[in-house]
Amino acid sequence: MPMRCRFLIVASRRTGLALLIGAMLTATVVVPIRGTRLGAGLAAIAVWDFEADEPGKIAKGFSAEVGTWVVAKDGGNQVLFQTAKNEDAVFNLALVRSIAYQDVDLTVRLKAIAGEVDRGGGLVWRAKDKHNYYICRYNPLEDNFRVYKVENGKRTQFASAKVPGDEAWHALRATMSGNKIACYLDDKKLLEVEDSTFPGPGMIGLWSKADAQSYFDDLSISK
Ligand SMILES: [Ca+2]
Repeated sequence: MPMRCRFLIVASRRTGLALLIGAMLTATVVVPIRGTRLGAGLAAIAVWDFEADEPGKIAKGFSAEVGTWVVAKDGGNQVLFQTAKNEDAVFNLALVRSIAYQDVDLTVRLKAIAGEVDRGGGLVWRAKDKHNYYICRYNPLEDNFRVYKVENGKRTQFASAKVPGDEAWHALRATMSGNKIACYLDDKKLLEVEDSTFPGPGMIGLWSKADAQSYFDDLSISK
């Protein structure tokens, strides 16, 4: 059955019920359909693979806050593609407006397609609006992986790791529990920081900067 967005929870009825109740306490809308597991110990609450979305349009459930976000075909796979070529100071942002989480475990696959000023992109969480959120991002032009906050539109860097830059697919993961943030690139934990700027629940999303045109796929949120 084609679904524009697949929402998933673990198969166990007992654990699934607990997860669903927990999700309902913190999320505005979560529609679980069937069980799955994402790696060891991770129970997916929602996964977006864009396979049932209409190419050329924004994916269902996403809001293009800044930039141009469209579903595109990468061979036989569908992705969400940031296509705008904005100026250097612009942060492109697509948010999932229907859910709000405080503690998160987010993953996404990212492939940098183009960009002269900037390249790559990343994950956003605890977003209050398009001007206030946490972000971790991979930049293959600068060969680094970084975590920041954007507060009232101003970006502040917390930590940076040197990584090889290329245009292959990479897996980004960001977790936040309380005030503790950890960010992973290709399953390696590279960044750990603490911050209390945004303590409450917020939206999740995808991000790139300036003219960074990038593919995003398999966004997931787990608890
Ligand atoms: Ca896909």
